[in-house]
Amino acid sequence: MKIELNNNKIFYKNGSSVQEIHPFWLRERANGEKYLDKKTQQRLFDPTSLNVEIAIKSARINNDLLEIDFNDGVNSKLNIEKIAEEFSKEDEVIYGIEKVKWNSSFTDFKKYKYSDELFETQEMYDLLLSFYKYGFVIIEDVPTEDNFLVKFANKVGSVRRTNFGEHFNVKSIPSPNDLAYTSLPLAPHTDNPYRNPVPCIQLLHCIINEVSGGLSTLVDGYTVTEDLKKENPEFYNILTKVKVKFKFIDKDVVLEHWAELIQLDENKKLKQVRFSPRLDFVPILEKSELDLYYKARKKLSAMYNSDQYRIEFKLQPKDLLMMDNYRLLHGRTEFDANEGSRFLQGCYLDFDSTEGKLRHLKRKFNL
Ligand SMILES: O=C(O)CCC(=O)C(=O)O
Ligand SMILES: [Fe+2]
Repeated sequence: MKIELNNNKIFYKNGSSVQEIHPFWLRERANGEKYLDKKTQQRLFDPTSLNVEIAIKSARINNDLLEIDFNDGVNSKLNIEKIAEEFSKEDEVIYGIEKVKWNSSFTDFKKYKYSDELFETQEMYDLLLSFYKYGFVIIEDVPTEDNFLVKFANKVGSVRRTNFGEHFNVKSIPSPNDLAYTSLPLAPHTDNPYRNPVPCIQLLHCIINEVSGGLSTLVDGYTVTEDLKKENPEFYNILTKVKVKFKFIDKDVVLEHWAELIQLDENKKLKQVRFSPRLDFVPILEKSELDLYYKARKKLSAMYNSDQYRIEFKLQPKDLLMMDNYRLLHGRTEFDANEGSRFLQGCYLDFDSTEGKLRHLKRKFNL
């Protein structure tokens, strides 16, 4: 990447492509102390109040700085490398991390160890990278007293509170408002598809686990939906188009949200999976369309539930599982509550927490 000057116009050259940089784009980035607050990196002026016809009076390059005098009297010295960083139209820090697809053969994943210092270390950066690659991470030895889970979440970012509270207790109870609070098996599902927005990340912290069953299960929704796209594009397509209603009710609230089982982004890449077949209601479509939809959902469900994709492991007390609720499905096998206690605590985070922490650690360690 190179910056070139020609007749008070500024060009960037990248390989064989040469493009003029709009003068206003440069003027908006004026960084003298009158224009930019050094600490917050926030503008001290409102660029929408400037004349859009702004022009460059003169410009020169001094080593790694591009110095510009604009025709409104403003002088600015811009770091050329910083300009280059802005050429990407996507968030490269997060989208640059390549997702690794996995299936049931993925058993040798790395586990991380908790320490009070963890959150500000390069190990934490590595942990977050691993989370973005695989969609989950396990941290061992996380203290269990006084709902430590919430403190943990708030050290990563800010806990996402819901109507279940800041955190929820997953144990078998007499009159539950959700099947999670029984000893029944839970088939692979994503949490809370009836919320808008859906909580991005789920944390499950094992406090007590005395039963022989109750294994935790995970499925990579990314692997499954990519396989479905290859094997049965018609099924895949309808599941990316039909919006279904997800619903949760209890005595205080009625939560509803309409969305696709496989939601794509504007580039047709996977944005989010939702799967919770006890809570979804498809609208009345043409009979032939519903015919296809039901076959497609059945196939997707069979894939999510097949041994080919699922990993199973037992969470030990103090283990904390952090998983991407937009990518992974989770569940558990049945357990016998007469064998002893099984007690997990859960809470949610949103992606701004993990993204913010990851960028901060990248900056801190110059990575
Ligand atoms: O009991 C478990 O291991 C998982 C429960 C669950 O799915 C949840 O709390 O969201
Ligand atoms: Fe769940």
